[in-house]
Amino acid sequence: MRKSVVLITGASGEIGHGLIARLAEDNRRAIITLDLNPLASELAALVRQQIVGSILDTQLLDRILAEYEVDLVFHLAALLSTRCEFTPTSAHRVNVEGTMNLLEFAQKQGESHGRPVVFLYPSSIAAYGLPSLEAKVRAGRVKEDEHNHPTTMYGCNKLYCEHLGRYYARHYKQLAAVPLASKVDFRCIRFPGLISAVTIPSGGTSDYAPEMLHAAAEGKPYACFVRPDTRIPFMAMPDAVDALVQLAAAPRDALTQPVYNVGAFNPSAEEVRRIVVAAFPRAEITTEVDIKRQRIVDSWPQDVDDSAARRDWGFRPRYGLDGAFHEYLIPTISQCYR
Ligand code: AKB
Repeated sequence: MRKSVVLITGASGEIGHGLIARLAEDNRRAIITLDLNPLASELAALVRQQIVGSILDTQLLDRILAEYEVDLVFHLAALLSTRCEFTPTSAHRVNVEGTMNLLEFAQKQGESHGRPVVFLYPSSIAAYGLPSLEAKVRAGRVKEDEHNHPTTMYGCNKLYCEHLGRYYARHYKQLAAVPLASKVDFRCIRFPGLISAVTIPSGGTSDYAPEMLHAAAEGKPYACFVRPDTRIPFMAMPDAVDALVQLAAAPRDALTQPVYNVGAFNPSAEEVRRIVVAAFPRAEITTEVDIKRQRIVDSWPQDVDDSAARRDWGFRPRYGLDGAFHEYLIPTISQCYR
């Protein structure tokens, strides 16, 4: 008999960190992880098996298929937006081909054990592309199907994989004699920029907010690479983890769309700076605009309409701007850099 488990790819990244701890608390299913990098020892202790390897290694995925019965996949592995602009072909390989491998893996799992595999896919506000600052202001809170013209490789990868997920869930091999769709129960969240107190992002373009905070807590100077008036949505990491777990548990019938926006707060870079400086008065935060990265952030919406997530699966973030900083980020981060 194969062992029943949940699979997390990219598990040693920022979201994986919180997700492993959260799923282990629930203690409902054993966890296996797949990542190029080994897990931190405190996380490794919480999982049944950590597999150090690549989502591009289809033989490895076949071995996992032979050994484990997977009902739930959190496919977190990805290269982020800034990194993807330097290596678009690697970005495509990891973000698109890697996702395709995992969708195929989930399809085969579903075919072999006969139940749909719930497939959680974190997409991003990078799936949007606003052509100008005026258009960004005019657009306000964007809905899932608006302004889907991403300007980054990462955004294109995410948007396309949202469609691939929808294809696997609803139309997979639609000309086959025997129906094969519905084996993958694809559920996607478009996340805003995420801010964690315990990990620092790398390779993203929304990184200026978490970098500002972590540098200040560590007593290091920081030059913010976007203008003070730059505004995009953000969310505290515990709310992102909760959202994934909540959407995974939602009844299938309640879900009216494959892709959901989620939002929490949308401060300008200057508002983030002020909160950080008030908490760490010795912080040295300056501005050195990187015009090219600025252009990317300017193409992302200033806010998202997440009413579908609130209606269909009860999404409600715990932390607004004040709560995120004063109840979670600042108290936790102060412990980390003591
Ligand atoms: C990035 O900056 O690439 C990510 C994202 C917004 O998806 N944090």
